[in-house]
Amino acid sequence: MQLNKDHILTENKKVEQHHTDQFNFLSGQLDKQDKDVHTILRKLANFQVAIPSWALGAGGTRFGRFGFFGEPASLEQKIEDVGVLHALTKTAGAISLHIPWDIPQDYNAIKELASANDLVFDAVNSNTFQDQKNAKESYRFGSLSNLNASVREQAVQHNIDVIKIGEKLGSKSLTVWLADGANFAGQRNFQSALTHTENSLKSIYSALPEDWKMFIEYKPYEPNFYSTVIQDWGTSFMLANACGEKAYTLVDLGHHLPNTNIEQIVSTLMLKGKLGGFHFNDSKYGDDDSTVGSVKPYALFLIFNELVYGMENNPQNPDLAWMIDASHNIKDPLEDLLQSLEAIQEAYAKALLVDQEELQAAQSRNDVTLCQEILQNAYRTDVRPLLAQARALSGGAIDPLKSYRSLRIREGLIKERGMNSVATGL
Ligand code: PSV
Ligand code: MN
Repeated sequence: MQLNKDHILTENKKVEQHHTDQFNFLSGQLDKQDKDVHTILRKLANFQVAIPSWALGAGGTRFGRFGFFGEPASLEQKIEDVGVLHALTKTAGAISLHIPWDIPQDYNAIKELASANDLVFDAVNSNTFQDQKNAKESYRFGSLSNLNASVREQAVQHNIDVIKIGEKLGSKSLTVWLADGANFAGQRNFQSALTHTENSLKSIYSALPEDWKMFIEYKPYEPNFYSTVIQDWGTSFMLANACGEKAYTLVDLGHHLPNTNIEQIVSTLMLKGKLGGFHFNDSKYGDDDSTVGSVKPYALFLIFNELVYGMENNPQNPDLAWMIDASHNIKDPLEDLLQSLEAIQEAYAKALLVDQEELQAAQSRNDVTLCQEILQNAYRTDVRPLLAQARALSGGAIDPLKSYRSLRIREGLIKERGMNSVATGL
């Protein structure tokens, strides 16, 4: 299904007057505060977030999976779903594929379909957390960290194959999320697991094309519940440094123990030029995969404040690869992703409103109260009219979720794909 631009414009007409009133009021207020509304609108329009191919169907837990209707049953349909998100929001201009779940059959056709939907291919993701049919070796006791050299070689080769697939699609980065670890104390020697992992990552790194990056994701627990080999940002940072300048740490918001100061991690990594990618989601407890901004929106804003600071002050850090990494147990995945995209843009816009000079001046006077006020003033601004304006100027929907419902997109997908289509993947 490809969205007709005229349908979006017709939807916009219905809310145009209300939106214009809201936008004019807000931009008038911001003008008085000397904020450059045009620059903010341009930055919002340029901010593109990749959608992972695995977020378009219903997720599940190890207790079960409740499918959603009209799920994309092929890579082509996944691309079309991201196309719908992008047409509405003009913010989801990339798709991130997981191999082997999404191996293209016809590369040219897939590339043409992506470009017809105005999409590019973001990082490709390897999978050594599941055994593949007919594979010689099993990852039961780890992949890149495995004690058995032949398992490690298979896992390294898989990552190299993923790079080759990504090259054919125009991707420029590989994300390695390693599930390796131990379920029981004493099961594994920490040092040997880390050493093998480092060496395996170096082998993958040596196959990386010149203009590619490798992102090393960390996670403190799950699927292993005693230890994870790459458990935290420090371990990832160390491994990225050991690999070389094209290797970076990837921060996934859900991969921290409760109350971890993620904004500080972001800041440190950007200062060192080693933050490569970012996965958005939200959680109450751990890697819950909840809608971005639905539980801790202020924490998200504080993180964005550091990201904005880093983007403006740390030229040593490359442009970041942004991606939503969530799955949905009961909601319509596309609606959930629309909500997440809105929350990301909202946090970004609010962070852009922070007066960095004023903050620095308040910090230098140790005026703690004012420092807090500066952040909270920005946070309390209702920036949604800015988001809507940025979208409308790019041909997107003023209100993406409302348009999604009123254009009856899910109903259309069900008609096309049937009630029981199941997304490929987990
Ligand atoms: C598992 O936690 C995970 O969500 C990681 O964050 C990866 O990015 C993703 O799966 C896909 O491998
Ligand atoms: Mn992730």
